Amino acid sequence: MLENMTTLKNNQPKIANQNLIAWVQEMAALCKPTSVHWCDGSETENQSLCDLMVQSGTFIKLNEKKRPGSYLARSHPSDVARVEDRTFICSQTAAEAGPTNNWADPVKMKAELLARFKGCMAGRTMYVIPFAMGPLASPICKIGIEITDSPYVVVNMRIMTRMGKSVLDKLGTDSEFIPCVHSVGAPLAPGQKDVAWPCEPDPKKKYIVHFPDDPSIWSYGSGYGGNALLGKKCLALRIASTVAKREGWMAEHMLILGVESPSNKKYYVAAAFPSACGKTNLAMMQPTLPGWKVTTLGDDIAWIRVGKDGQLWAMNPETGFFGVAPGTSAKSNPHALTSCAKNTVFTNVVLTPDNDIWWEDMGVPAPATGIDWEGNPWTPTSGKKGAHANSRFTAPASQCPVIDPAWQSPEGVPLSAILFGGRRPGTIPLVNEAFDWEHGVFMGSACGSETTAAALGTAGVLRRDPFAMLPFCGYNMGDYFAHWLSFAKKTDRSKLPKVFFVNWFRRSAEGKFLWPGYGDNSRVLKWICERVEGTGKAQTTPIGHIPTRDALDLSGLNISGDDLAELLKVDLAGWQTEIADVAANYAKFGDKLPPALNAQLDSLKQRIG
Ligand code: SAT
Ligand code: MN
Repeated sequence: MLENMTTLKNNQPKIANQNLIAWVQEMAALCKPTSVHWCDGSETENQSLCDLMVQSGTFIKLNEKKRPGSYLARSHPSDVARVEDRTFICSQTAAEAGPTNNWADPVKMKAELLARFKGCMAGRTMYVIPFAMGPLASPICKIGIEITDSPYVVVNMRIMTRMGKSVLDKLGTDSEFIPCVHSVGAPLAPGQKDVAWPCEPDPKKKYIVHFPDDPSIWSYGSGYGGNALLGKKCLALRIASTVAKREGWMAEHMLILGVESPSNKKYYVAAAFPSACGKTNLAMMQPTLPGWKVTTLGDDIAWIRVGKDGQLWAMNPETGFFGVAPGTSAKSNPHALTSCAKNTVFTNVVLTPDNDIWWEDMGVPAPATGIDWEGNPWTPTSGKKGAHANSRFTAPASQCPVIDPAWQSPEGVPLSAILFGGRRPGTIPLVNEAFDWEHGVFMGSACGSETTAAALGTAGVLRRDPFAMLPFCGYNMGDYFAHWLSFAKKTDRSKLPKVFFVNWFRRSAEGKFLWPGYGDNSRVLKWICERVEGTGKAQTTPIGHIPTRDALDLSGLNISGDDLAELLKVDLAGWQTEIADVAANYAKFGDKLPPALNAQLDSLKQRIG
């Protein structure tokens, strides 16, 4: 493999930023790579890295006619999702990281990391990736430099971020950057043959570490998704949340969409759901309601700040989608399928005999035979899934057929509504509007969801996931709640978006989903827009404003009166359990819990009786 690297060797461009040069030299001295490659983000560079990975076995080139410019990668079976128990926040004190994060002493952790990183890139190329989160002209754009020994990371970062020469130019002589160090943790001895997916298989030797005070990020041992594409969860959420707190804005685990009514009125909505709960599907939804249009601005992360007009403006710092593959179909998300029709990296899905890809619930027949995500022969009757539950596509946002014209606007878009949600089989109604901002913040803080395959661990158990930020908030979540509350003072309340809690996943006693979801969620979006306009009909209940039975546009939908009643029901017994569970979660935060949220919980208790 190294023989093929000659064209890439030590190609340092003219760099004006001395801090950057010094840091890269320091990292090269520590990690001891064979060569250093500065990424320019060009098409030529991308192609040579893809070719290199085809030769090394990391990539399989897919059928150029069916899936132009696309590749399949299969990870090591131990390296398939985020590793939350190996994710650390190394603030000065444990109190700053708070009860929901793994804290580690920054000095001790740095020493531990230096030992791990010493010589860790032996036999490999060290890639230097200049990247920006947010449009380069945005007032809150952040520049990172990721150093990695994984060409897979380079190719994915090129899809997910603005990457290469333009970023170096913006950095100039003395702009700041966030150093992000990544290694798969698999040095090669002289003559040692490489494997298709190098990583550190021992979970205890993986590290995803954040130093919010530097700020800097160090990631070791994993090549997968949020563990390795450091612009995403590490920078744009964990580190950005701490920067945002300081600078007075918010970094959130939210999709951003535009919704346009038949009378051409446009609204922008941001929505927070935990990983693998349908953010990508909602962001690209094809409304079943005639005349309504949804456009996509982002499917995972929103950076939100108070605009000059006092409204909250949201911007997507990414440029691609790292979407969950299984379940993505013409029914659930046709626009995601189009987005990944070309120039896409697929990870851990099935390879078909004609060199295309397939996954469970793709809505097309399974191939009679194929190769599963572990590289083994597979048939639909193998008795196991062919694609991993957390298999992914990395696709350019620009390929989304309903990408919003403003998706790269440096200012972002003004929000009319914020939604919170999760997977909840019971208790939580289809949609519920907060009484005011504080009640909305309470709703966000009380989010819970069944766990999914996006993180290693058991899927399907209810966990509290405030604001869908449990794995992503880089500081004490009690302070984070206070930060959210503070927006009522940062601007005129009437300019703040309305807040809603939604739940597409409520089930009947027999376990069947009560709501069809997907494109039919446009019916809920329509009611939300009507509430923004002040026209939507609602009943005031102890938990919030819920649509009256006739308020939702159900035209053309076959739903029984009983199911609708169940979807909009306030289940008092269920809410008592819910309140007790939220109270238990609140107790973790001790005196960091803002009194306003305790007050919200108390009044809810009283209203429920
Ligand atoms: O963190 S990942 O980017 O791997 C996916 C997710 O959990 O949302
Ligand atoms: Mn996510």
